[in-house]
Amino acid sequence: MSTVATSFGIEEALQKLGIKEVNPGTSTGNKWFSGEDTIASYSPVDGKLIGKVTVTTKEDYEKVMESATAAFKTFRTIPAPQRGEIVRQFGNKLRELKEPLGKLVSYEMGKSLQEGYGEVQEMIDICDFAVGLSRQLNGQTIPSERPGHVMREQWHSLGVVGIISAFNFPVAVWAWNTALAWVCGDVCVWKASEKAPLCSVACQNIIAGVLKENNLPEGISCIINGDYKIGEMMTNDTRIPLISATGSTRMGRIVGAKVAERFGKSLLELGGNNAIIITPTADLKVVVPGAVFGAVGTAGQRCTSTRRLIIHESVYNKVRDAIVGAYAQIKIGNPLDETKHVGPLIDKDAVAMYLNAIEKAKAEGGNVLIEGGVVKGEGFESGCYVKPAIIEAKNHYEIVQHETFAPILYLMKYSGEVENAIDMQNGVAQGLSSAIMTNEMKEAEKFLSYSGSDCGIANVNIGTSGAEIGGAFGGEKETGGGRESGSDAWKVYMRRQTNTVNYSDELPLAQGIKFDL
Ligand code: UN1
Repeated sequence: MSTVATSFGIEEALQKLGIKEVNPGTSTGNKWFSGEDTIASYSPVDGKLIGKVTVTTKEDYEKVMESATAAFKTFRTIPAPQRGEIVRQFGNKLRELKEPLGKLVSYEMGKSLQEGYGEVQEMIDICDFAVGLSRQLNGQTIPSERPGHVMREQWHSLGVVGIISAFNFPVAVWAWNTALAWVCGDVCVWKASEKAPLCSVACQNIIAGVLKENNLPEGISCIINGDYKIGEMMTNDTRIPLISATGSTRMGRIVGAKVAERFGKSLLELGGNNAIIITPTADLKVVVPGAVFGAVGTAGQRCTSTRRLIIHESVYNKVRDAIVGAYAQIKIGNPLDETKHVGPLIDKDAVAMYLNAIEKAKAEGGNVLIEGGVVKGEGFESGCYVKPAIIEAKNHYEIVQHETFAPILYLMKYSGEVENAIDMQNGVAQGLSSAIMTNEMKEAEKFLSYSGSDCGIANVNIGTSGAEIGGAFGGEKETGGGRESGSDAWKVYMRRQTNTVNYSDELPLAQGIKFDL
């Protein structure tokens, strides 16, 4: 164990979460399967090996799928509020384990400890949400056009839900999916990111205990581990009616096409290119923390991270100086140290992409206001720490149109009316999150109207990241169109059925059709 791990209590956290040096990466609940190949999980915090996870073999994948399909048949017969009770117990276990799990998230993924805890809090919150939902999976009755007939719409459990998650929210995104899927009567197979596999082992240990205490069968919660080939087994598998995938647009394009080819459903939550519009009446007290947290929080590795500031020319210099000034206060360092704001990027590949993006922005004519670069020296040996950069750029630059998962913020000007800023905000291929800072009611309403932001999330006087679980989360265009978490996102985890019942003694046909025999 490294000094960092020892001094920040990681060792103890790993022990509480049941993480060993080598962990089986395949599980159907309380049964675990080991393959020969392993994925080594190195911490971007200090570059040290945290532990290994075995890769799922084809044979073990089959065992998982057999177990999951069998479990579904039992699980769907359990009344939804009782399934909610399982989720309630899971949420309580997460409350008990918030500290160690938050620490593991921070150490394995590199986000600040506060954000690690915040991520576990999102899991707890979605459990609470799902428990309430377990008594509200309501259908509806619909008036029939025929006498003596009634129409209904009801929601049935769907089956095995395949979850593919990204490294940046290594536990919360799984929980958004599973908590809802379980109350809906589905069972889940989760392929975690190979960049944060230990988080999947920890979560599986937690839920496995709850399932055992409730005498539930194997297969309700399964994990598999490995690279994209393991994901492909799921996307091609007709036994999985729904694939929920979070990650890059590149990945989503492949997954979406494969799943559609076999008429499966997919829920895609892909890249964002999120902007904040800063209008003349914007309050700097709100703008600065909103923009800075949005851009540098999670080291710019949220799909909701703020990538672009679209600032009215009349306030441009003032806003620019305030943001640049705030960047001078940012402390980069070990994310487990609560005085630090920005931790490392996930790995050296991410560092290379960050450096490359800065070079591209410069080559396209960008004016660097805060020079980025790799942080070197004591405490930064992992080579994954980078400085948040600010570049004045134009919206049409190829690199600005592209999502770079790193703390690079592009500043650009708009002139005239808010519509011009909205056009710029919408002028990218992605459509996840967006925000406007204004005290003008008309500007705010225009931004939220049908001709306003084209994103799945549109905020007024808050930043682009940090959405609450109660709303549907996801976005349009290349973000993939999926919605998960709150509102009525649960419907994607169920199948809709329309029923018409005739309680008359006649058989009138719909549309007034006569068919006399
Ligand atoms: C993600 O980056 O994939 O809104 C999810 C947010 C978080 C979730 C981000 N609640 O920033």
